[in-house]
Amino acid sequence: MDGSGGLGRGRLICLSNRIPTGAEPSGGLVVALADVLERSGGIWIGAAPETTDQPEDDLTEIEGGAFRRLAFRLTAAEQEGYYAGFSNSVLWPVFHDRADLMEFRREDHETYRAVNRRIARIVAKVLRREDRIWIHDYHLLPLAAELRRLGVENPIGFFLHTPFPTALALQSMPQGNEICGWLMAHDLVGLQAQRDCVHARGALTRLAGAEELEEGLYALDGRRMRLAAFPIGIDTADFTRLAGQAFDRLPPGIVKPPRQLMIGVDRLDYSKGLPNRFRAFRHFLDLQEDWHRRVSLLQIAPPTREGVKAYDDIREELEGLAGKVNGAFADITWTPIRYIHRPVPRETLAGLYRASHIALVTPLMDGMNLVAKEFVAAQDPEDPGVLILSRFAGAAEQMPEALIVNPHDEGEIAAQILTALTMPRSERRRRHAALMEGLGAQDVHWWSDAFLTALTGASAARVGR
Ligand code: GDG
Repeated sequence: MDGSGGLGRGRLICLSNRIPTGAEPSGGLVVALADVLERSGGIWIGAAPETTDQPEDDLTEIEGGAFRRLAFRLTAAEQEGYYAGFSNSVLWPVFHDRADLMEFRREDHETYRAVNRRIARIVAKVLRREDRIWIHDYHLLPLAAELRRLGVENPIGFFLHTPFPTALALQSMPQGNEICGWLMAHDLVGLQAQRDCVHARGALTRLAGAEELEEGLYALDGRRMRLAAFPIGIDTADFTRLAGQAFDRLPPGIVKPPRQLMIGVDRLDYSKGLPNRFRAFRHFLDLQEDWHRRVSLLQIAPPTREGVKAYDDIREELEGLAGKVNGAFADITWTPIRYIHRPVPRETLAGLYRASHIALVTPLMDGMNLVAKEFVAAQDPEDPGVLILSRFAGAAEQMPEALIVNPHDEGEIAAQILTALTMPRSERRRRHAALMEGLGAQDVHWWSDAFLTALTGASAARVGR
């Protein structure tokens, strides 16, 4: 890798549902792409946080920051149908193997298509011939197909942050196979993990009848598309530095030795496996009376997608469970579960990871899971904590030195909590060093470089350059 991100002559045009605003904590993705965007004079285009009364096809410049940011605005009805509706009540549950939570409404599907058509029109207006386009995530799946319809022949890449469903799961949503056609409009499709590539192969060949010309190169209706795994990373070096500083600034008394701290950090989402995590901890406490008062779970679960029913339900379920566990076990000096339903500043989070002896990362399904990576990067290499990681997180493919668990098996999680609590320091150091090697080599800069280099290669092959 030459570190140039396969920098061609053109600008990089990044598209995501939400435009990154200065107010948000600096995420790894934005940091990784900021560099290429800045050097190529590129632009990030996304939806403004506030809605508008009348549909408008203008882009508003967002001032400040190292690279250009242009926002389009959606009406409240568009936001409801495209974002809360089709994106988060159909695509998200289906892609996370929860078709039972799908709420399909034909109008939402139409709004989703129409919004993507509108974004395509808006984007086409600012495009130059040499630009490369990088589209992010499931909100914008049909965007490339709409751009192609407008005659755009620029290189277009797509990265899916969620898992890719099996052909079978895809068929649980009406018109599920149209997604294959949308994928084919790109030069390059990046997925998180090998398992996702296997699922995509099944869907593309069996549902859509695409031909696989060589591994990961698909052909359908005169178009060719390359598909591969690009597991997203974090800004490892930066996170390690942040955790070291933040740990020193934590308020005193967060961890009182010999009490051990387990941490969980997840958007409050049904895919993150929070109820099974709480039940597994209760199971552990049932079995291990010796550990009462010596271990507690700090769960940070900021709200997301409020107003979508499945999210209101999971919140209620979790609050009930936390209350029950604490009711059954707490005493005047010990609360087994501290549950925080608010966002915590990034620095504090980094410090808390470092103060924790165990991270419980137990999603039922997850594209990658960056919390697993952040926890490892935050540890003191001399005395590191232990990561308990679900086999259904994309991260499990890259992190075999974690304690890998089946999140549905509460007995197994309980047993691994005990293993982690009693793991000798030499073994913790060995596992941590191996995990850090991977996190150093495949950080978020590696990821964006690898994707953009592959995009340049894939589009050059298409136009025969
Ligand atoms: C999607 C995919 C994929 C969480 N709570 C707070 C907070 N966070 C930060 C974490 C981490 C990020 O949010 C969450 O990232 P994850 O990867 O764990 O999960 P999703 O949000 O579901 O992300 C996922 C990811 O996209 C990237 O491709 O890995 O599979 O679902 O960085 O630290 N940050 C702050 N306060 C909080 O309370 N500041």
